[in-house]
Amino acid sequence: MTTTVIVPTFNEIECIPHILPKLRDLQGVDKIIIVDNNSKDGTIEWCKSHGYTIFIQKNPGYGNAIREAVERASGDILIDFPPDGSSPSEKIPVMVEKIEQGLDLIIASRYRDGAKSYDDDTLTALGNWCFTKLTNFLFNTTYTDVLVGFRGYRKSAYRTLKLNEPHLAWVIQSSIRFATHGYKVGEIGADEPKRIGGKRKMLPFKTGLEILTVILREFFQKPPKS
Ligand SMILES: Nc1nc2c(ncn2[C@@H]2O[C@H](COP(=O)(O)OP(=O)(O)OP(=O)(O)O)[C@@H](O)[C@H]2O)c(=O)[nH]1
Ligand SMILES: [Mg+2]
Repeated sequence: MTTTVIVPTFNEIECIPHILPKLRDLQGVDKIIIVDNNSKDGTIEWCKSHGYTIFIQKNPGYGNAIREAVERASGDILIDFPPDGSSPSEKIPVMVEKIEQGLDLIIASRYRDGAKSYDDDTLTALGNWCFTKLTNFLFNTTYTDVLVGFRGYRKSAYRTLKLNEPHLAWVIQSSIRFATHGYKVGEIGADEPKRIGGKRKMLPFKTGLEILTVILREFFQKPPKS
């Protein structure tokens, strides 16, 4: 099986020079695709001048970025990798192994096996906890972290889910649909270091409302036929 790492960027010039070279050095990563939301801070120029494959997404938003990148990804295994310094890339080989052993979705949980988030504030910690509990209650799952972007999945399984959330709520739709479609989901513990620089794009209240809407909609609507 081959692995493509998908890297969504939106004005991350302060982070990527520290992060992307480590990713390129990892064993078992066959391809890295960077998908960018029209960054104006030099992210695109830096990536091009350092030989990375980068394209500009057609429609804005995190979910749209991932969906468009999947269409270009050749790997059987896909890893979504936010490059803001909060995703420990050394976990990727273990995530790949878990999928090769049979999982369809592997989440790098910030709250499992002693892992810890150093990037959370009170609001994001509470939001993550509440949305994870609510998801487990409504969908009979046992997740510890439904919202982290750093995750891996089997492309063939992903394609049947028809994920369509345009923004950051893409992650909750992914966590729910992999489980409700009967796929094997799992987690490994992975610390979340603090963001290296740049600015958070996530607006907690807007994103929180979107996440809640998606959870309720997925619960009350029948899953689309695959
Ligand atoms: N291509 C693309 N990338 C995005 C978009 N929105 C966010 N990102 C990237 O996705 C990653 C995670 O987004 P953030 O907004 O930083 O969310 P977050 O990780 O919850 O926020 P922090 O806690 O501040 O790191 C970052 O690397 C962003 O640059 C988008 O619309 N398109
Ligand atoms: Mg982050």
